[in-house]
Amino acid sequence: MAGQLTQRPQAADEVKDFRVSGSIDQISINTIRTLSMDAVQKANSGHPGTPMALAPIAYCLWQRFLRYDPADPIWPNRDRFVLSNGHASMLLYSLLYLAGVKSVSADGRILDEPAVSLDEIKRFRQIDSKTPGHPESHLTSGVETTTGPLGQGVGNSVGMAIAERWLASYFNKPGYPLIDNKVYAICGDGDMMEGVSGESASVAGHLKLSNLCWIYDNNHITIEGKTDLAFSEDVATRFRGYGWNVAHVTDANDLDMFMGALDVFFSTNDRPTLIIVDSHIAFGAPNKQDTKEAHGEALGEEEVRLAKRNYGWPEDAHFLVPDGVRENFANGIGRRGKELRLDWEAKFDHYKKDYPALADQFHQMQRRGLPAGWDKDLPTFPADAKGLATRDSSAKVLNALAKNIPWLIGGAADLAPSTKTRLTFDGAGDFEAGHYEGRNFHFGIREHAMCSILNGMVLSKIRAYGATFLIFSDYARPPMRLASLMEIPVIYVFTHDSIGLGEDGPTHEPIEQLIGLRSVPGFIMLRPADANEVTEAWKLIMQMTNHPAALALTRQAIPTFDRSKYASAAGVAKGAYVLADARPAGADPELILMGTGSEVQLCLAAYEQLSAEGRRVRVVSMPSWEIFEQQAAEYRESVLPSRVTTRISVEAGSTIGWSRYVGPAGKSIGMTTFGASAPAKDVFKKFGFTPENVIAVAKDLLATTKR
Ligand SMILES: Cc1ncc(C[n+]2csc(CCOP(=O)(O)OP(=O)(O)O)c2C)c(N)n1
Ligand SMILES: [Mg+2]
Repeated sequence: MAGQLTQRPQAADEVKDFRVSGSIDQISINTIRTLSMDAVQKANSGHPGTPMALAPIAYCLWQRFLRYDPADPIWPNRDRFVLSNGHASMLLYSLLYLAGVKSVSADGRILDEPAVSLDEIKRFRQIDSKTPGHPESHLTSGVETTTGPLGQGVGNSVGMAIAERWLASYFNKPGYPLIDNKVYAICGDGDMMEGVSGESASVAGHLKLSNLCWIYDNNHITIEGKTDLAFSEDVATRFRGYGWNVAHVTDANDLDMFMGALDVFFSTNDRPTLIIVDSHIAFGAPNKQDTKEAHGEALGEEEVRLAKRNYGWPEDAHFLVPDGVRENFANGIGRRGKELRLDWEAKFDHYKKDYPALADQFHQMQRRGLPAGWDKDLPTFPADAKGLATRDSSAKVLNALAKNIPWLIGGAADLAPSTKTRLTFDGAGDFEAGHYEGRNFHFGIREHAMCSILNGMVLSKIRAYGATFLIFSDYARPPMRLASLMEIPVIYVFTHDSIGLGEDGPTHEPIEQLIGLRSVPGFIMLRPADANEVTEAWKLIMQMTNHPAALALTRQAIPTFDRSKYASAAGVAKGAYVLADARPAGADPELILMGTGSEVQLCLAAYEQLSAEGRRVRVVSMPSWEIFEQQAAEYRESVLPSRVTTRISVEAGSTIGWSRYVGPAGKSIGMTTFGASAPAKDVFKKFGFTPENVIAVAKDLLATTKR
């Protein structure tokens, strides 16, 4: 279709008869370019150059190939499109708008409104718009993942490709290819430079994820200037080394060449594909093309006009969407996507009849639900003074849960024997190239990629967990933070959670990690105090649908409390609870000892002795600050009554933050330095984590308070 196209009037101030000529493909591409330029110009902020350069590639992919129905952007078998260079967000917003992608409500209903309207494009980067500076998946339907921190999108895409493989292995049946989608990620020089892309690409190559295609915008420009300032490696050779297919498109405007490269992707079944696309940032802008200025600044009114002139576009038109462009998308991606989706739904109806139980599970997964009986046979642990490490009780609980929940899958960054996260029951198997049904993942020593991959898996509705030592959560913080921003329930199992790991010493001993993770908005940190709290913590985590959660677990054995003597571990569900109260029953406490994890036993030991000496002491186990904060004020007051100001916290981590609970009159026993390398009991002693010290601090504080 070619010819003269006119714009329908959008608003009173835009009633002009703009004429645009060329093929409808070219007009559509230039619409993406000019919408992006105009939005950035209007906001006077943003990144115009890359959408201008990549418009042909993205258009071609969406219009001709993407198996995606704009009318149902959560169709489970849709191809995934990830914009890893999230600063080019206007590229994605333009596509979402032009393709007519629908909005989806928080509870998963398709709404009769666009994910991104033209008005929202005009409100690019403004408060409460659907078009924030970088794409945010929890805000804007059709945005598959939140990108902007470079390297994350490509990392997530590996998780999405893994999810596709696992789901296909689990759900597909002869005659029912329920899941066979592909995953595309567009990325830039920044993504390529970030280590996480290398880690993730290494995983993807190892796993032979042939459903995965990265499209690398090789424009030789980043913020500081030409990439040769800092980047001279041979990316193609590097990726071949990872076990990828590499195709090269020497001109981003040559769609035949690009389609040839996609053919290579489609016809390869034993490795992922990298398509390197040579492009010119701000293509068509006479003074800004190929410059660093085009990366992150508005072009300027005059340059916008000149670029439009180059495109054969009316120079005075703003946010021009010529007649026929949206229809063109509707006839391309829209029609193809709808047919594919309807065909899939018809097949799924039959599948439901042939495999009702599986179909049921499929639905549950999509809603982030749990199968009936998900919490059956969870272990309870008898009182035991010697007890066991919480990593060991966690292993038992995780295995029981995973037996009941088929899509609870995950692994460790080469530390499964230490984190005790291996699923050991019959049939659990290993997820490996060609064995995509396995449930034990081997992420290798790649914590950053592991957590970025977990995000992709969870976005594809798998309940995925990843494990390492708490100290190495530092290596994975960016995707953990994004999991929280995206409101997705990723699970992290972090063991060796304190100086209690002992001999490995201060390089391995977490100090600031607990408070660091607690400070991530929406992130749930749980540090259970004994085996039964571990069971309760896992139960709580499994029921989360929109918060990531991490368990901090001990390496060393800790007692299993006698719950006939102390309160039930069910209190974990409230984040903090009274574990032992002042004697005699009903007495008003004069001192509150509070702690988490392995230090709660110290609080209890001190409690026993102080109580025997006639002190009225309460012990509060506080596995999760965040969950406690979600409770009603009355409950919080009942646990930590404001009249009781003599309070001590005991936690083998940074003391920062505890003042919130101990108050100005309280004291915190914790860490203010790095730890030490020695047997755990000696390290604990050195830093004051003994019942004797807790008692001494308590007596001192009680005496001071009295005075
Ligand atoms: C992890 C991370 N570090 C730094 C940045 C800041 N930043 C945004 S874009 C960019 C340059 C990206 O260059 P490139 O990927 O080549 O994008 P292009 O300008 O070619 O679109 C940088 C450093 C970021 N977004 N994420
Ligand atoms: Mg670049």
